[in-house]
Amino acid sequence: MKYESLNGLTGADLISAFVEQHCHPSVFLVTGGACAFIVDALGRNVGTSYVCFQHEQASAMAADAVWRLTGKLGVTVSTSGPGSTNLITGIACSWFDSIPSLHITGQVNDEESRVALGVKARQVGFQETDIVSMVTSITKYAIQVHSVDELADALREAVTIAKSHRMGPVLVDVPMNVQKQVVSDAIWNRTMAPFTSSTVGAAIDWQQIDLFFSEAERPLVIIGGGTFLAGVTKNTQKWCEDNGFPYVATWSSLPHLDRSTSLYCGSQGVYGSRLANWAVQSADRILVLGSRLDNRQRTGNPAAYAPYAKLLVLDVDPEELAKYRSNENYEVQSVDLSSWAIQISPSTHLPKSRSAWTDTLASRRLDLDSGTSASVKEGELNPYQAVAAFQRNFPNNCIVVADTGANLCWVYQVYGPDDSFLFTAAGNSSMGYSLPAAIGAKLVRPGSPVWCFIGDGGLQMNVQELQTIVHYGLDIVIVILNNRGYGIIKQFQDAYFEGRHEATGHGYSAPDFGAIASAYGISYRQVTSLEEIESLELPVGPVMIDVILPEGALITPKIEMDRFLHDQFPYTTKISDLGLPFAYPTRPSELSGTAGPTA
Ligand SMILES: Cc1ncc(C[n+]2csc(CCOP(=O)(O)OP(=O)(O)O)c2C)c(N)n1
Ligand SMILES: [Mg+2]
Repeated sequence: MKYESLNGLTGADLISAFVEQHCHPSVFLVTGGACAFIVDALGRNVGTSYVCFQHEQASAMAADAVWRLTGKLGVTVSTSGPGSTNLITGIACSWFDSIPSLHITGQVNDEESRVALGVKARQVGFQETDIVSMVTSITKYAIQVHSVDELADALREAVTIAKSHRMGPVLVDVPMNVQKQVVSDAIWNRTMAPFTSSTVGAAIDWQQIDLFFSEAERPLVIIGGGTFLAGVTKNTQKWCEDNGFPYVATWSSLPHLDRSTSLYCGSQGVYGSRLANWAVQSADRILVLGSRLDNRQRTGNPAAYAPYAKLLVLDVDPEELAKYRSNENYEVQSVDLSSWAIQISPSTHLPKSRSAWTDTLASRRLDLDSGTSASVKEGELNPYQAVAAFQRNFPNNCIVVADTGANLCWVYQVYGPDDSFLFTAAGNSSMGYSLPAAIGAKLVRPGSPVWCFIGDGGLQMNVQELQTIVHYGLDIVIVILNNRGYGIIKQFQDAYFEGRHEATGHGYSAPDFGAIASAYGISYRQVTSLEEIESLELPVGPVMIDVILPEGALITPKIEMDRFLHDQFPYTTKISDLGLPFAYPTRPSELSGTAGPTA
């Protein structure tokens, strides 16, 4: 915004002008008394706009989606007290996936606050809540400011920290008196002056990588979501291709890779592909690029993950690498992967018997990766086939958001080659994320088709946002993978609690989604067969597609408790027939750690 004069501009105006310049200018919010000045400033500034959500959790989840699609910071504004605490689950989604986002919370006037008065009363001002200490463990920076002078520094600091090194959310808590305080020209100019809003970390040590692979017989690269955050997924893939390294994905990198090449083995993990997991368990050297290797990757027993391989893990966060401190199989490098862009194809020693290894993987691809099929009865709709049918009909440049639970697994497990952009809240995996994230996506990418996949349970966690969709006329396609239960937990209960469906079947129910859609004024289609999906014609505008699935539809393949990564349910192949190059015991719990290669 061009201000004719800086005279009389306030802290609230400063926030709005700063957001316009350094963040995505569309701010997501639910208003309230303690943030009303900021909302008013956003409304008066022609360079910013705001979108009203029905719940602050949803606004934070939508803001999380903004960076994933635009590379600009998503911003929320909320009121103090319940408004700010409602943000927490959404902020946590950004925190665990290292997504930068800026959250501005209104706070009670300093003179009526426990902080300013220096007392330990629970609350002095109405709706006063110490949001800063509540979010300290899920933000990179959280601060309460007490003057526009402090606000100026806090905004610049917050944005720089959010976008530097391992990125993440930040929060600035602004008391009402600061929102109203008039800003001097000097402070205004200092806030708005150009600055380097992110910094780059240490460069990659290629020598270590070279040495690491020099003796490899069966090298493998794991391309993690950190490569996407660093903007180098394509570069790392090209490097693998140029050097002939087979590679596997994680769910955070999968959508950003070209998945049609012969060196790509699929995604690893508990719900990963059999080929990728076989490759991990058979490799002797694994280079890990920007993956946390959490328990969805390595299973609940990290010692059973590639126990005979050496691993070299590259990550921007030294704290992530500290996890491997006592494991002699792991070497680490704390580096900024964005430097991969600078040195794209260094002369890495090619591993000795690379071609024999890639030939083996190619032959394994056929018998291990013959697709997924849930155990459904004749005539029932198979969720994998349903998702694949939708996927075949995705329009070009489609944005797809997946939720959590079995529906998330079904979407990611059949995610084949196409040009759509898929994401989910991978680390926090909060039920209901995909609906507001789809809204955020549609708002910042209005020209792209947006599809939201969600379970019947997940939709009920953020169902109120259907009104946001209607209000702003967002033509989002909402696909409910409706098994009328908490499917993923039921499968867990079948394995460990003799099928007692406590709080997943008993005590849980789903509403008539057709009636819900009609109450909100959203078009509704119910489908019960593959043919209906294939012949579906979508109306213009938002639409809800209710896919009626068998209640017992399973996630397959999947690793169960005390099983190796190469031993996924359903147990279709005997371990002895898998041709693994290492002698694995039957169960991870028997692992002594000293067994060597079989041949
Ligand atoms: C906010 C939140 N609460 C609880 C959970 C635990 N949880 C994970 S999946 C799931 C069931 C999801 O049910 P639904 O959305 O219907 O998905 P389905 O597994 O049936 O596909 C639950 C309760 C969670 N991930 N997030
Ligand atoms: Mg369900």
